[in-house]
Amino acid sequence: MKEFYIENDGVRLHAKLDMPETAQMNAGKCPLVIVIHGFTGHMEEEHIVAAAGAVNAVGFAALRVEMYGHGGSDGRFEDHTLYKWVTNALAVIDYAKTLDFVSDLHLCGHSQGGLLTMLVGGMRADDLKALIPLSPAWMIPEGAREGNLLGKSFDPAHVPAFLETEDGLRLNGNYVLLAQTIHVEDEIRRFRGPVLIVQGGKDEVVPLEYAQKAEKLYANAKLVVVPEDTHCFNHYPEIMTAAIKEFLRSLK
Ligand code: FER
Repeated sequence: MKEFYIENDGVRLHAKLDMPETAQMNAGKCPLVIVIHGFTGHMEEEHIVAAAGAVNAVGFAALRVEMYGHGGSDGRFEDHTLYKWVTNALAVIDYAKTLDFVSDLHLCGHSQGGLLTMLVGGMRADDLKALIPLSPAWMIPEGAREGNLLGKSFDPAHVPAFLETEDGLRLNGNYVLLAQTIHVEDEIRRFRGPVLIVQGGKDEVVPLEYAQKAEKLYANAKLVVVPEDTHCFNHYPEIMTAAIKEFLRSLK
């Protein structure tokens, strides 16, 4: 494992690169999957480590990176926005493209990181061969436009300076204003390659309908529903990881 920072306009993004034990080397190269956590998440969460482990198990390299305001990366949580995360992810892709060993590049993210995967997948369709959105939080932009996020109601035409929850989460109103401008369908349509979506049938955070809608809208997507699992795959992580392994093997 190699631990380091990737620079993005002076912001340091904390990263860990895990190479597979037996790399699927082809003329000295192997595929790489970038793996990104969700809102309030980080790269050591069990489901993120499990997803990266599945990537390594099929001979691909896994690059876990923490986005602005999360984990060991720069920035305060309350100042993060989806635009900052998109800019971060674009910088991570630029970095990954400089690595000599990388053949194909793939992007995987959980929840807000899954939403990010769908957005950046559309923008960087030429650089990314496949996408793996896990429990993608597509409802965030819609919640921002409707005035309902983090279980809080607000006037979407007059967004407050901060959203604050009972459990002490504090988020800048700019997060909401920027999320209101995001239209996920546009980026879904721009990505024509293979997509694997995995979500628990009992996800308590993201309604399953969004994953079903995404599967239909993508040109080439497969949705694996883990019927008895929740948002972070706490109960049947092996079903989520088996789906990732089967999907990545099928890309060869
Ligand atoms: C919300 C529900 C879920 C929200 C964010 C999330 C900002 C993100 C969840 C995750 O990434 O796990 O209302 O508002």
